[in-house]
Amino acid sequence: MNAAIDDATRGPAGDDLVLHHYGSSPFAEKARLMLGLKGLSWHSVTVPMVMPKPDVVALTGGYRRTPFLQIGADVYCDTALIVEVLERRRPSPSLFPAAIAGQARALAQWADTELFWTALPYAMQPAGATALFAGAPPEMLQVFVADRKAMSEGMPQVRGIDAGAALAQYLDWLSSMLADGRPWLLGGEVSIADLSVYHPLWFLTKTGPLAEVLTPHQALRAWMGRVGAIGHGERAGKLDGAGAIALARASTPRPAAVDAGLGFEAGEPVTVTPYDYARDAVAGTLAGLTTRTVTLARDDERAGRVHVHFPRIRYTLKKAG
Ligand SMILES: N[C@@H](CCC(=O)N[C@@H](CS)C(=O)NCC(=O)O)C(=O)O
Repeated sequence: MNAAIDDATRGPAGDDLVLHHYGSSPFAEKARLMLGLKGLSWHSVTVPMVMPKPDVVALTGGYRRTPFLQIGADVYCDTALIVEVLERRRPSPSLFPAAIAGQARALAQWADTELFWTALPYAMQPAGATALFAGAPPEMLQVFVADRKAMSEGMPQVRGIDAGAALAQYLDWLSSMLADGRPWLLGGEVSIADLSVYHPLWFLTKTGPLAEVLTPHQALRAWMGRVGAIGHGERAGKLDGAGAIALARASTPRPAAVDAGLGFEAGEPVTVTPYDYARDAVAGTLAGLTTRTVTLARDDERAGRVHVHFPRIRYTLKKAG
């Protein structure tokens, strides 16, 4: 067993789930809850909150956002894709119950974009930032702010006061969904919408006095208790970045295929870039393409051949050069 794998009992095998994340990341909390809902066991790699992230980049080719999921030499970026991978691995309980699947996807996308990018500037106002970084070395907050400023260059800069005004309305909207006493946002069944709406609100709970914005919303807070109680599944062990890279190197990526009629050929050099922020292009050769996902093959000096997978929504796919 590789020495870098610090799980004394069992390091991950090529088919095991390895989540790369950090504790305070809202999107990582969404992913941990997905694993929890499905009762899955997973290995944990803690990644840095800010750049540089050399071990992350060795696996992803430059995608720096958190979290991502590794299965051997396959790397799945974005929680919108991770949920599909987990759904395939353990279909039941589903995060997309048939009767509400479309609504659940649409509400989840709103929460992962608009709600998240409203909660964040609200939370990062001085009182919130002080609470979020309490106990951290004083320079950490400055490093974090500089990193996120560079990462979100080109995005609209929402002021705290405007974010607060929007957030108050969004919390009203969400509360009204629960007003008939239903346990979950879309009715009697939990769905991806619950997890996506939860993670920005979970982040707000860590903002000291600013968390009071949630106080009037009793039904929403009770719902948050139900979502939080889903838990994180079973953490089978911990790995460090070097151990995760060694696992990729020892594994073979799963076969992928390029569907006809989508404008691209297997094997051609391409880049994939998020639309909105952290717009670092990942370069590779096209290994897989469907209307829903895109897969790049990359040869990394440390990780060997890896397949890096992205959702097709909110990512630009371009022929290289
Ligand atoms: N659409 C992505 C968004 C992920 C995201 O924005 N994550 C934040 C952390 S919650 C991030 O990457 N921050 C920068 C970083 O961790 O380096 C997803 O669903 O996974």
